[in-house]
Amino acid sequence: MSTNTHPDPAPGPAQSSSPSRRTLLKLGAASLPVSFMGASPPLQAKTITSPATTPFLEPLPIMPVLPSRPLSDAAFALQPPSQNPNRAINPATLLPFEGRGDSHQLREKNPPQYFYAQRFGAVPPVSIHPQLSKQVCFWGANMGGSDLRTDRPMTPLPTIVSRYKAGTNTAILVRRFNDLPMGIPSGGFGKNSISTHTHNFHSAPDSDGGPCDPGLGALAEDPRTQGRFFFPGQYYDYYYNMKRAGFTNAKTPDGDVRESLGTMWYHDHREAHTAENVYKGLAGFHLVFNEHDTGDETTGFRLPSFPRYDIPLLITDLLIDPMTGQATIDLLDNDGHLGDKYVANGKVQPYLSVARRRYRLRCLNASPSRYQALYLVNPDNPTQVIPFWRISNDGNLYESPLLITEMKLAPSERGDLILDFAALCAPNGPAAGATRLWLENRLIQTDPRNPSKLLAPPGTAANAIVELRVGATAPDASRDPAQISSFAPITLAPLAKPVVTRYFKWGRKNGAWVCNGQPLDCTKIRFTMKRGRMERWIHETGDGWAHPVHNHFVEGRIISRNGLVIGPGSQEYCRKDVVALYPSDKVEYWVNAVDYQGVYPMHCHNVLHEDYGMMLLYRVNDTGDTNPEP
Ligand SMILES: [Cu+2]
Repeated sequence: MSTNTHPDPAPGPAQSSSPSRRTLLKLGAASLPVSFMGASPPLQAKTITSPATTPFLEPLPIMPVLPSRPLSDAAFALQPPSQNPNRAINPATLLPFEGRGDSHQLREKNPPQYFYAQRFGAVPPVSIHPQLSKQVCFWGANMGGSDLRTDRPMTPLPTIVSRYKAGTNTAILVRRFNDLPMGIPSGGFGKNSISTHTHNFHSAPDSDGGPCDPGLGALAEDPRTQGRFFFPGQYYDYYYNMKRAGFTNAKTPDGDVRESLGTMWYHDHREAHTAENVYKGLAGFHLVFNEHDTGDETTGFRLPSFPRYDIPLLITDLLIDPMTGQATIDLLDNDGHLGDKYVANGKVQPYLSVARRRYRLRCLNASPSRYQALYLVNPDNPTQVIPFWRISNDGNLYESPLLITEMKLAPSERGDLILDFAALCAPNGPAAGATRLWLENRLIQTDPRNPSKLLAPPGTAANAIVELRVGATAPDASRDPAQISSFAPITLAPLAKPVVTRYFKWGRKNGAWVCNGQPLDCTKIRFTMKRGRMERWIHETGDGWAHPVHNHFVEGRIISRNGLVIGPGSQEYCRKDVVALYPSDKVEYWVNAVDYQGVYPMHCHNVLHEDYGMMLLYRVNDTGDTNPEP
């Protein structure tokens, strides 16, 4: 393995021994040679190559949907969920039962109706490809059962499905137990105190799964005082009210339908250790349906039915150490991490058998540092240019479907596609004659700091993420995206004029990644948004690196990119929770926060950059400030 296994200088109770890069960063040691830190030098991950594998040997796994449970279930019976955190001391661990430090904000308006549990633990040795060793380094979560031997942790994590329903309380609560192993983590990477972020759900800070909170003694990694992480032996109740943003407006108690979210994902967000924990497997989908995007192709917008024809696709890239056969990551390389094996839903380059009809494919770039330019390619005739429909960007539907030939996804970005295999492969279709199609990332990237501007030729097997094998015709009640002229009432709201302008320069200083010259400080709130007041944020970065900037809690709108107005027809003309900055980009983004108050992070989603300081905390309240360069 290529990671530093030097024990934590001052391990707290219930800590794993993975190095605390928070400490290294504080000491300014991130840029020191490894030998100065008493560890054996890591392998040069950039110079190793994973063992060769034959693509498309196994089917694409589909993650199971997490079941809800009655409150009489063993997960809840002895410690019923409560609005205030359960900080009573568990005599078995001498720690508070619950890791949460904050009361669930506004829970009294919509008490939780559906209860879910999941237990995080080590994934039993698992095959990701028949020609590779079984992987022993992964962590995951189970389906909520109390016995990990019969209900085993898996990665990707089970899919969570919840619903908005106007006039009805559909609030949910997810109790997450930490049953992760103690001691030196498998493979030498992974931090076993965790925080689970539901990527851009409209959550209060108590359930956002943020990396740290200045009000909670975040600098002490002590489970007796820490209120954002949960440690082995603890649980954490995450509450999601299933109301769209705007629900505190008396006129819209269900929120604003235009704020409907769809394709979300949840992943670990442990401060200074997010990269290793997500690489270790702590990521999965959280899908939200509503009265219009129903999950049933006979109702509402009539998008392909979930789960049979609506496929979540979690795409990442792994590097396999040929000496050990295990996934490896060099955590001391703060440029980022590039794998050379595409992994879709936990398998290296699988295939998916599809019928000749429409499918919804929810693509998520869950890679640490790799950017994507996704194409649909007929490997048996790669000169064919194959258009396909894109209906969403991040968690948000477009105003209407867009016909595209390339979808760019930076780390953490999402895009839902509608692929009509009957039309594509018809005798007069753009992929006429195709019996298989590849979803291919053609973007060339050899530097973990940023992708090149070059595309690989279509039909390169190593760049295929999944092979779609087109079979027989099947009934299809879904609607042709060409016939969908609008996703109204889910539309873009008129933009209020921004009152505050702030500048964010994402760059590098003294070996750390910084915003406006400063790395993350968990004791410092860098600016305050006033609820209900539109802000203009100018994101900039230098040449030589790219940063997908993600702010928690609220989506904004990209107004312009390098001076060019983003308008109808652009794949970025949408609400967004990630602003992908490519080298030397300057992007104007407008954003407005409503409902909850408290502290949230904004950070780069190249997770190595994030772990090495490229994050800041901001507050939302009713006062706000106008600090132009926080
Ligand atoms: Cu970055």
